[in-house]
Amino acid sequence: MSYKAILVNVEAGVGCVQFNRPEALNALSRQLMTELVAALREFTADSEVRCILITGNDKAFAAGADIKEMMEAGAVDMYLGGFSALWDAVYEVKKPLIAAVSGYAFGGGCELAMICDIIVASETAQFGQPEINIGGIPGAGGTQRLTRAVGKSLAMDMVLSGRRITAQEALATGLVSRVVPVEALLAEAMKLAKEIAVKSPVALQLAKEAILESFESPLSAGVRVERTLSHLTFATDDQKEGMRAFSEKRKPFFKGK
Ligand code: CO8
Repeated sequence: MSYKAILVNVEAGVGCVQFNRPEALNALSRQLMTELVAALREFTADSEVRCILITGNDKAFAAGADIKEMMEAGAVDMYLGGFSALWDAVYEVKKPLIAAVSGYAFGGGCELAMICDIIVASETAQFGQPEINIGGIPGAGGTQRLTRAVGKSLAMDMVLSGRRITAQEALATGLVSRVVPVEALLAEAMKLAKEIAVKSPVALQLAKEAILESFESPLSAGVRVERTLSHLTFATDDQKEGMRAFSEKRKPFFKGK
């Protein structure tokens, strides 16, 4: 499939999507989100792709949903229009998703990064939910995921005042997992993605599922889900290969079965 609002490529088991609307600071238009979801579905179907990297450019990961596109929309247009389903579709991706964020990650941009499993930020990254400045509130999970990531007080501060936080603040609060110099962002995020891509794909998906369960369930139920998924790895060839390789002092080769 050919894309206009994103650039797509696959390298060493990593499917990469780069937003390509620099003139609008990568505002997440309906077309961009539709293309993103299509690319993610292609990566899902491609067994060569074991980890997915989503990025923008140095200036902007994404400055939000496209305000100009939404400004005349009514509530019913938003409710029935299917835009929210595109965000849900990103959350439904079972392969690991890494967001490599430089520059602005605002509104829907911050929300999209938070849907990803890991956020790697450059020193210039800024995160914010500035919808309050335009008379709105987050609508793609921001009030929920930001609160879970950084806690109530900072989430309230950001959502109610429109305050932006820096990459270092995002690191200190656990919103991102690493901060690297801007010129190293893609290389570092790719290095992490490639490290993940050589693991057992089935174990990766089970681990992701178990961690995401922690946001949905009380502790005891989450631990039960984890136990079931952990036991399930014992049914895979990859787990046998991993344990054998350890005892034979060699590197494992995982086939995804
Ligand atoms: N939508 C559309 N266009 C945008 C957006 C956006 N979110 N952000 C920037 N642009 C455009 C600007 O209009 C401008 O275009 P033009 O040159 O044609 O005027 C171009 O990008 C460059 O922007 P600026 O000149 O403003 O660049 P600055 O460096 O001066 O400022 C900022 C950068 C601070 C990021 C500024 O552009 C800004 O405040 N942008 C809007 C940020 C924002 O409010 N984001 C939240 C949007 S709402 C949202 O995301 C809700 C998601 C909920 C989805 C619900 C359905 C699931």
